[in-house]
Amino acid sequence: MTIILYHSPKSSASRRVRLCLEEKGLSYEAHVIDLGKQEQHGDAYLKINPMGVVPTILHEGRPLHESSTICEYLDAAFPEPPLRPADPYDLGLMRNWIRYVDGLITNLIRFNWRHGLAKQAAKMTDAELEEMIRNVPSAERKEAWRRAARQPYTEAELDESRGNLLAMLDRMEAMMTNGALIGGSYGLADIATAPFVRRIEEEIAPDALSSRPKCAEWWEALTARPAYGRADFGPFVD
Ligand SMILES: N[C@@H](CCC(=O)N[C@@H](CS)C(=O)NCC(=O)O)C(=O)O
Repeated sequence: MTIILYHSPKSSASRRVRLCLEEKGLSYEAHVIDLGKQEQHGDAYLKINPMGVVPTILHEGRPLHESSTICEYLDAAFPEPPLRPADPYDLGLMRNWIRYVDGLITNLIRFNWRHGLAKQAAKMTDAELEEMIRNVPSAERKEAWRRAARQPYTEAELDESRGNLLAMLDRMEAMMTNGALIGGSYGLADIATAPFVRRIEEEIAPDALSSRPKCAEWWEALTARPAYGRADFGPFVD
């Protein structure tokens, strides 16, 4: 049965799921959720994604949210080609890595929202902003919207986030085995990390890969994959 993907073209979590779908060779029907119009906070969408974020998939009529969960689900439901390590210990390492990467999302938000959502939110009246925040399920996201609308992140905060993302690259450089992050073969850990590295090399720290040769080689190989081209990691900044 058809897989339906609700996503946003530039969203890192959506890019992760698109890359996974493409690696699996799965066809899917894509529907764009317009984050600028707060479609992710609409009543209909909240029914399939209680966190009010993209992406979400519908498969066999059943909704699933959280990009890491979606990718594991796809790998379990469609086993070929396998994207998770067969070794249970490596599987644990993969999950811990993805959890760590997911925890870095706030650092990307500080950079990403400046380009579109913050400008949009800044135009809202206080009443409109309050109304919109009322529908945002997570306290952390409410705060991110408030900051985006009224109190742009400072250079010091951006530097702090850049540092956290560079620390991720340092960890990658140390753990890389056979050109892959976990267990020596390409899989969901690499897929989860790719959208972050795309934003780092595009804008956040464009020179970062040149001093991290294993990461640079990994990125070159990853971006040469046909699935990467199909997943559309086009420029974030217009
Ligand atoms: N942990 C979630 C994060 C999803 C997420 O943060 N999505 C962002 C785009 S990358 C979003 O929908 N932002 C809009 C908002 O927070 O209102 C996942 O991996 O699916």
